[in-house]
Amino acid sequence: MKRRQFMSAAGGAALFAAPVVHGAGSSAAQALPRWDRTYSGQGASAQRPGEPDRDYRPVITPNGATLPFRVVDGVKIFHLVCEEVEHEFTPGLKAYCWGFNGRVHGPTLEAVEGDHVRIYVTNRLPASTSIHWHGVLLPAGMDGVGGLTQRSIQPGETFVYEWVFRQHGTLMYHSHHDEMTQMALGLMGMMVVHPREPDDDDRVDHDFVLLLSEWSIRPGTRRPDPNEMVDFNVLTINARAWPGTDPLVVQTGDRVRLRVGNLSAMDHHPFHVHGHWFRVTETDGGRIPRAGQWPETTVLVPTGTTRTIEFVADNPGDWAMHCHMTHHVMNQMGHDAPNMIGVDPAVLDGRIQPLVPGYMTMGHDGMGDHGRHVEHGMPVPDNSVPMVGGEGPFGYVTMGGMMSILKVRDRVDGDGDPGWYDHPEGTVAVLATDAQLRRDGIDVAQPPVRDDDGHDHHGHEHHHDH
Ligand SMILES: [Cu+2]
Repeated sequence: MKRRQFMSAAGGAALFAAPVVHGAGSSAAQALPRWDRTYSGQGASAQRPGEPDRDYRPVITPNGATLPFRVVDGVKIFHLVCEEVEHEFTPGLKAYCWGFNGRVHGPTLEAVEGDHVRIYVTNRLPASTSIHWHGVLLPAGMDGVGGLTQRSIQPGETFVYEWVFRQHGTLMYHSHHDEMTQMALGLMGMMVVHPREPDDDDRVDHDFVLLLSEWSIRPGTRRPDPNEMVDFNVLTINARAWPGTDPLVVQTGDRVRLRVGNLSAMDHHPFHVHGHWFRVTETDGGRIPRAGQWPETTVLVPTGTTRTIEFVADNPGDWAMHCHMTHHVMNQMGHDAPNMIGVDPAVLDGRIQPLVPGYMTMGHDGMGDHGRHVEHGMPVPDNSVPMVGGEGPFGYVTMGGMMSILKVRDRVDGDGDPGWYDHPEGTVAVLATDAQLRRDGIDVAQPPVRDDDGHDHHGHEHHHDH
């Protein structure tokens, strides 16, 4: 092993072995185990700048963008501009947020292991800021923690950050100055570093980037509330809430990678994909060795982490993919509504309508119809969206928020939304016919396993051993 590689390896492992390094000096560094999987040997020596389509297949950020770069003397130059942006979360809901380069969230920063990068950050916000590169192994002074590793970037100033990527993986960037305010307003983005020499087994056909975040936007207001701690009412993927999220369109048999990051203020998101099993292949701490990649249908993405999942899209259809926290697949309005489940609306309407003309009790059957009521003219505050929902191929889809759709098709033509799935005959759940019920011995009045008296409703005695 060359000396330079030794030094680089020691740098990569120092996080885990700091006491050894401090106690025994440089000779101990040579004994450090090289088990940091993100590190593959180039160390801090720059390589030829990686080029899209030659060195990597570019990622796709649905509803987002990738930050362009130029190369100057072998260095990749990026420029991020922090600024206020009027952002649309879903049709009908806009707010003044803080983002980068006219976008919320910022564009995805994409590079290759061994790339020498130089990132200019211009602050066009009314407040000072500082940008942290989450998960990047870099010199401490480039870490972007306001006051700790640099002075904050004042309004109007441009700072420059610079390092060589000695890792690959799925990383993030975000404000690290007055985080509570600045991240609540959206100042964050994703960062993908491709391996310099990818393993053929790890190649995919589609490489998607999804950043989960949460917002508090009171109906009728136009500014996310950074002081919220509990009641986040706009839950987003790439800063869009369903039905505002673009579908992910892939072809049957394609290998798909989803790089899911979470920079929510206060919540972790169990991210669920329907119709498929996937393997968890990466965290923001690096690639998981193949033997350790476990199968899942839901992956918990704690805040401040990334989780990368991979699967073969072998099941055609329209598949929901969403956070499994039920309040995170809702939109604004009604998290603080009174519990009306089971209330007889006729009685209540009759008593209240003389006092409030046009009053209509909501929520006695749950919230499934709320969105449709709004779309059909029920008044709501200006700049607000129904609590749930959007129109689907079979009626109203009673979800919102942190939800998107994976569209798997046998043939994909072009880049656009292919529309709703055309199900093969006989593969859609339908109303049961009387003939089916009779054939299979189903008596809807007498369901099985419904006893609390030791008898089922077919009159047979249960045999309990006591
Ligand atoms: Cu969630």
